[in-house]
Amino acid sequence: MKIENKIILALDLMNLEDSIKLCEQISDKLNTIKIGYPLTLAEGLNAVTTLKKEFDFNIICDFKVADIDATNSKICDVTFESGADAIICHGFVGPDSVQACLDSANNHNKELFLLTEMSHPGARKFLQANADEIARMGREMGIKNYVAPATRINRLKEIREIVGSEACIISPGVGKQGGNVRKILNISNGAIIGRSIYEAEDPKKALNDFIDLIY
Ligand code: NUP
Repeated sequence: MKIENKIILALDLMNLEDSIKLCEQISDKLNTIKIGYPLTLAEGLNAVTTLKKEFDFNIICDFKVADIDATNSKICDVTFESGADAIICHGFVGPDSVQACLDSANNHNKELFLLTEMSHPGARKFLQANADEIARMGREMGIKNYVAPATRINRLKEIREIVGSEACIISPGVGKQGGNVRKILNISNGAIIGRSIYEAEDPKKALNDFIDLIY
């Protein structure tokens, strides 16, 4: 997946109309957006289908898939069939659950991102202790794409070492959560940015300011 300007917009607005308006403002600078539960639960998977059709972005569905294998397959299948180009799954559920997501992605000729350590403070409590193992599992399974935190640069480096230089890592936690876009892009292939753009008075300017920091 080629991420234009190395920025992925986290489109966590609560309705499709506002989402389309925002996408119209930024579509000349970005080609990749991430859609999660906020917009999809508010508007349905139709939000994915509509945005794909209107803008032809790369769409990453952030559904943090974390169920048994049979259910994961269904979640991934319906997501890819709606027009998503990629889906994010959790790793803590283990290899059978993750394999089901990978199989679905491969069957649809789409991409899977494996979430390792999360970016928020609470991730230290349970997830951090197992994040390296999750990354190692992903590598052993042949997974090429990962999500790792922009908020902990040392952890990001450690995860990069495990998954290897060829892997694609995208990182949430820039801006509102405190991560520095410039620093993380020495390690990550893309920065996921939400509120710092869509809550800004002028989202286009906010995005351009991030791009100026990168280049
Ligand atoms: O570890 C993670 N942290 C995180 O913030 C994994 C995620 N998928 N996210 C998502 O990234 C979060 O749900 C939101 O959609 C986005 C970050 O948004 P913001 O903090 O820039 O507003």
